[in-house]
Amino acid sequence: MRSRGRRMLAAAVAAAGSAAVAGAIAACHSTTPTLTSAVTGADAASRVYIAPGQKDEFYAFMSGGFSGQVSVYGLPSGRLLKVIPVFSQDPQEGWGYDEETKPMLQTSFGFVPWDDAHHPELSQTNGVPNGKWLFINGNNTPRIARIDLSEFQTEEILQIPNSAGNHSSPFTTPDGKYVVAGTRFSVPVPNHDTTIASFAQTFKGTLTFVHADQPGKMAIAFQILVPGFDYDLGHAGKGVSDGWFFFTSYNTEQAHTKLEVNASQNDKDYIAAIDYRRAEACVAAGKGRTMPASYDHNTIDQHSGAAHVERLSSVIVLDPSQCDGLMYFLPTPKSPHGVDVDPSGEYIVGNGKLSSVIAVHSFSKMKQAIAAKAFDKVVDGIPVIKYESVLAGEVKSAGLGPLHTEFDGKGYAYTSFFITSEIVKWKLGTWEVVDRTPTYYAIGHLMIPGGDSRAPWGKYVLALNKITKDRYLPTGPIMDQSAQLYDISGPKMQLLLDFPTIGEPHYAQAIPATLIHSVKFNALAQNANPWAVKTEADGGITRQGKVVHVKLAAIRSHFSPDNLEGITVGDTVYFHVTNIEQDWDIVHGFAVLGNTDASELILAPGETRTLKWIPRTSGIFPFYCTDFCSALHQEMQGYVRVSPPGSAVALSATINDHTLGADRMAGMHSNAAPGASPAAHAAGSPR
Ligand code: K7E
Ligand code: CUA
Repeated sequence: MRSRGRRMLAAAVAAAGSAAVAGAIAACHSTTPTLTSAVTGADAASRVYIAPGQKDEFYAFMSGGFSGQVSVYGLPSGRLLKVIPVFSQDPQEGWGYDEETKPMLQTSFGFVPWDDAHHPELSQTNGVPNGKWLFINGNNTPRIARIDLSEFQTEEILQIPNSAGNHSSPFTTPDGKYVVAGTRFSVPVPNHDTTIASFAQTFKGTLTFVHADQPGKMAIAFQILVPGFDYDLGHAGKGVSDGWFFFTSYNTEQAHTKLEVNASQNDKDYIAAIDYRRAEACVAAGKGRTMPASYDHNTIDQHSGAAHVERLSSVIVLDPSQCDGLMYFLPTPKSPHGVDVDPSGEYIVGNGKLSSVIAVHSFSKMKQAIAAKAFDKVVDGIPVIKYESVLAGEVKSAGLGPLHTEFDGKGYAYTSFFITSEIVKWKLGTWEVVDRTPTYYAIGHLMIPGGDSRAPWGKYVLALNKITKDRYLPTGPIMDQSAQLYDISGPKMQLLLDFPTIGEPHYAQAIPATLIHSVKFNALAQNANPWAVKTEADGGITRQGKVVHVKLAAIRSHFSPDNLEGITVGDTVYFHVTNIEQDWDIVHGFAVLGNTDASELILAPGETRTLKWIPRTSGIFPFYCTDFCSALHQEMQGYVRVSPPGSAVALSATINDHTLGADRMAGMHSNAAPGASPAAHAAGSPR
């Protein structure tokens, strides 16, 4: 499938900087006309090299796929800047282990500390990413998360009911009003026990519109009940098509077994076109019905840092047959995967993964076809527009297995081809292929900064590849996935850089670094965690029956208090640790011997986190700081004395060499009303 020459060339480019290699490429280049996209190693290196202390031009946010997280890379350097925990517990930050963040992973199924995250989506203003938030879908247990980009922290997760696989999500509308969620796997709605063979009769899909323009207030506006197909991807209209949303579907055959064959029968499947303003009008006119549903909305309080679960119980469902003009099907060859809308909003690109052409639909022709009722048939109350009546053009002989398309804002589209493992550049309007370049290997999504927006920044295309094989030093049978950066500023794509990724970054989005406004620390004065301490003297220990609360201050290079006595076997201990530093990137950690209930705590400056600890034997247990915070970090430690059950050892804590007895401790309590403790917040969590 790929020439040996290409492989050698790519390996050589990866080894950028060697004069011998550059010479070899130059020689190779002159004799191999298909290698016009090559740049010499030294040239490629200079274009991705960010000198020590200098910063990248773009932040790229990549989904972790089966890692459940988001990773942040600098472009063009490909340097990993951070991993943001989202759907999966993360021992590095204690995410989903500490009492404050555990509730974020609650769902109506219980505690689900993992997911499969595919599509990072930057919040937009007027169809252009604004750098405020990043949304990402959880595919396995349908959820949408919102990450705040001032703190690079997940702050909100909304579960999606009546969905059994949240793949076509969380694409945004240009005004930021909604993000969407479409079912990949149709199921009975409401879900109930029935025979799988009744798929065609009883299984349904839902397309969900979620209010997403206010932090902490994601809420389902309505769900559209659609035929039981697999809804794969989506994109909002923009410009001329503003107010519409497009979703691909496959398995219009409604197969329920051996889909690789049985769902590949139809010559064309559908892109669903939704007039969501029409949906709003129908809901306002009372044409939706309220259906019982059980799902969770989890939010982190900005000031306390503690998460809270709200269980919701209903959703508004709209049936297209009850709302004229809500929805149309555009026939699209064949099992389309991505659906991508060009910057003008006129062209809707269907990436039919089993098709030999890329079908591009025209929004203006779609409107005319609707007006002229140029329909083939009606499926479950949804008109199917004639293919010829909506088609703008077909990109022919481009490659095999088109998956996704992005745009450079200069009139060109870039499509990823999985089977032929390449990126193909073609011209909007004439549909002619103007360039192609191999990817190593088997590209899935591709990404241009702003490439699905109204105003792409262009400059680069990033290939997100599925198979890595021989690109790096071998690491056993499993290699991490790999990204490849191409310069697209000239007429030909030029491969600049390979770099490995974390998990499987299905999709990524990038934004100029100047649009991200990252905070340096949390103001301690604003810390409203009920167990926060503001000074070292606020630390202490208190008992409520079998529960012992310890309030600790962490500051270079000690804990206050540092010695604790009077705890007995049978107690449950909550260590509430506050990092009282007010300085950028001065982080402390907290871990205690024999802890089985959590990982550790990692504390940003000004932040409080709580670790639950159940001592199982009596003895002396050290605790210590896990983040090398100062020259005396190794001295940042303390001891807990655990006595046998019924012991008469008094509760005490040592602060600044003074051991404070029970009289001082009796006054110590949470700063909040009863029931507001993190432990109470976490009620219902599995531990
Ligand atoms: Cu193409 Cu989940 Cu967007 Cu993977 S998806 S590639
Ligand atoms: Cu604090 Cu190390």
